[in-house]
Amino acid sequence: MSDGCRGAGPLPAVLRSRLAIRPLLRKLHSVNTIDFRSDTVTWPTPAMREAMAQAAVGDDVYQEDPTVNALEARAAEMLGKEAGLFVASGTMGNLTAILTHAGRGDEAILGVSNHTYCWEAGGMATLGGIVPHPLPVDATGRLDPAAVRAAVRGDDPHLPRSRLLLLENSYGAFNGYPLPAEYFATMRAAAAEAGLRVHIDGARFFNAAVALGVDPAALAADADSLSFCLSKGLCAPVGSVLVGSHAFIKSARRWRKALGGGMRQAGVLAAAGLVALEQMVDRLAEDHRHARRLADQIAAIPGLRLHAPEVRTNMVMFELQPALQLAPQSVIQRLRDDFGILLGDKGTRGFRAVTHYWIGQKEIDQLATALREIVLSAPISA
Ligand code: TLP
Repeated sequence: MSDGCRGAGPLPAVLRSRLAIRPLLRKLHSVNTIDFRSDTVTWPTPAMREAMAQAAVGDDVYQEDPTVNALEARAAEMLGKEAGLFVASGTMGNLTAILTHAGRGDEAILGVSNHTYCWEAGGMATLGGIVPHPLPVDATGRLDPAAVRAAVRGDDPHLPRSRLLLLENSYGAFNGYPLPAEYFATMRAAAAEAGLRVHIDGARFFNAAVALGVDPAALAADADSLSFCLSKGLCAPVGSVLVGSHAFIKSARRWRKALGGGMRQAGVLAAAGLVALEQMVDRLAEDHRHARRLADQIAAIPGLRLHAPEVRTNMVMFELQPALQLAPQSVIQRLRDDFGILLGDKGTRGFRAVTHYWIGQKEIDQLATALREIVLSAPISA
């Protein structure tokens, strides 16, 4: 964060954990920018800061941190799995899972725009010797089960061994689309025929469950493992949790250590994660409402086009119409310099706006107004 929280000291009781006091908190913490780049920019809530200060801790490499143990158990319970493992980030959760499921010379089948393929520094190949096998996805992020079956390698010494199917929910590259349980059942069946393990990158898994109105455990039922982030819409400052069977997590714990992720008094972080799971899951619906409000306003601005009209979670992707003589970077720059709003780019002419706890209706309307002003003042080519 360029303009993040500056540690304003203990908060008065009246300021704790009430949605209505967010604008005041923004002021107290000298937060002047409105940051739509990602939900990763969220600061911890007052309740999280308090829980962190009070957290009971121990050495987590010895599995003696009671707060980490409580977080792992709670996460596993919510997702209907036997055990959990607290990791530093979504990337570490996915990589730990991939290294646990597959080995050198194995292959992971995945969507060509999956985060694990595009945005995780090629960790599975560079650190694990695991070959990614990307397949096309449809406009919601779904793989074709027939294509998955066809991609599975035969038993031939020329070929890598197909071992793993990597899925994602919500699907980040397409508006954070929430994929339903039926899709995962279909994928599970295709994977099972070929003896593939299934891992879900659930960085925003709770966004998907809330948008679909389903029990997270039911949505996760067809995965062998799943990693979800505490540090995105759930607002915790750091961390993800990987869940799976007891045997899987035992082995993953060793991989986490090898990756340098064995933390010590990590309970101070896990405490915020527990607050995230208890207080912030249902609230995600508010971010989804805000994203839809923003999408409706963007759709009404001549010169802008939504990537997909269906906005179901907390992301809105949109682009400049080709006739508009305006460079996306200049839009981003004007938003920042003239309006104090940060927005992410997406592709060559596109943008991504992500809603989160620190973005309210007022900030949504501010972005829409600023975009309208910038776009309407740009020349249009004949
Ligand atoms: N995504 C970030 C950036 O890396 C793009 C973002 O701002 O959206 N899976 C998915 C689907 C993700 O979107 C992300 C983060 C991760 C995994 C990785 O999580 P972290 O950043 O905690 O390593």
